Amino acid sequence: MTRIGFFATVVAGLTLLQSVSAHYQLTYPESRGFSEDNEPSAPCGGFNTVSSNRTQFPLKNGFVEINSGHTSYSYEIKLVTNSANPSASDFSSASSVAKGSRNYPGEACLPIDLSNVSNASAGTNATIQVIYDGGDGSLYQCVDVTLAENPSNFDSNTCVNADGSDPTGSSSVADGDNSGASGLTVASGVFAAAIAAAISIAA
Ligand SMILES: *[C@@H]1O[C@H](CO)[C@@H](O)[C@H](O)[C@H]1NC(C)=O
Ligand SMILES: *[C@@H]1O[C@H](CO)[C@@H](O)[C@H](O)[C@H]1NC(C)=O
Ligand SMILES: *[C@@H]1O[C@H](CO)[C@@H](O)[C@H](O)[C@H]1NC(C)=O
Ligand SMILES: *[C@@H]1O[C@H](CO)[C@@H](O)[C@H](O)[C@H]1NC(C)=O
Ligand SMILES: [Cu+2]
Repeated sequence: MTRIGFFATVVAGLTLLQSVSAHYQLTYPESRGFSEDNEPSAPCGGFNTVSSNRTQFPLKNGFVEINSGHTSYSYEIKLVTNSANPSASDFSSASSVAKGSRNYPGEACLPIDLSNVSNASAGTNATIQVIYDGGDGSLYQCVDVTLAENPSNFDSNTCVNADGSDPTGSSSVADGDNSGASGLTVASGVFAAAIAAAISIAA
């Protein structure tokens, strides 16, 4: 391998490491906002003002889609229904509507079924709080919604799991611990092998 090839490999590796440090992003529905540095700030990752335009969110078979930088994490999802612009204490006293954990990085569909949640009915304004822990502390994202029976503009096609598991097969609270080889683990292995090869050639 040439010296340039070696450095290209190192740069590719550093890019990969950086993506691993990226915590997680809520990719659907649109969150209040994302700032990696502020994501540890409760209740909404540094975004304390309610969105002026809310997403229509289904009472049944809802979900949020996230993109996880951590390979393994747990999560909890809370719903605040009793405030137009909820405060930190509204979030801390809100009830949990979904919980689970995953053992693969990348896209994950976290199901939320509000069918039996008190105060959740069509036309209710609410805020969904996603609390995620990938091992470096709790990380927060929020989505402001209006609950609806069956909103036509809610895009169910965005519900996918990077490990290929069927998102509709997982239930809301006892959500699956999925195991198996992850893409990132494989990529890290390839990267380690490439670095090892580059070093042995350069030496
Ligand atoms: C709200 O409106 C702004 C401005 O049109 C847009 O950029 C943003 O994506 C919208 N947010 C949601 C949650 O629809
Ligand atoms: C829900 O929120 C929207 C936009 O934030 C607002 O216009 C509407 O009046 C609210 N509805 C209720 C029932 O409070
Ligand atoms: C339901 O709404 C009432 C009235 O706003 C509020 O006092 C109560 O705390 C809410 N319950 C839940 C579980 O959010
Ligand atoms: C809601 O309650 C009904 C009746 O108790 C039950 O059959 C159903 O499974 C519950 N749905 C969820 C999502 O918990
Ligand atoms: Cu992190």
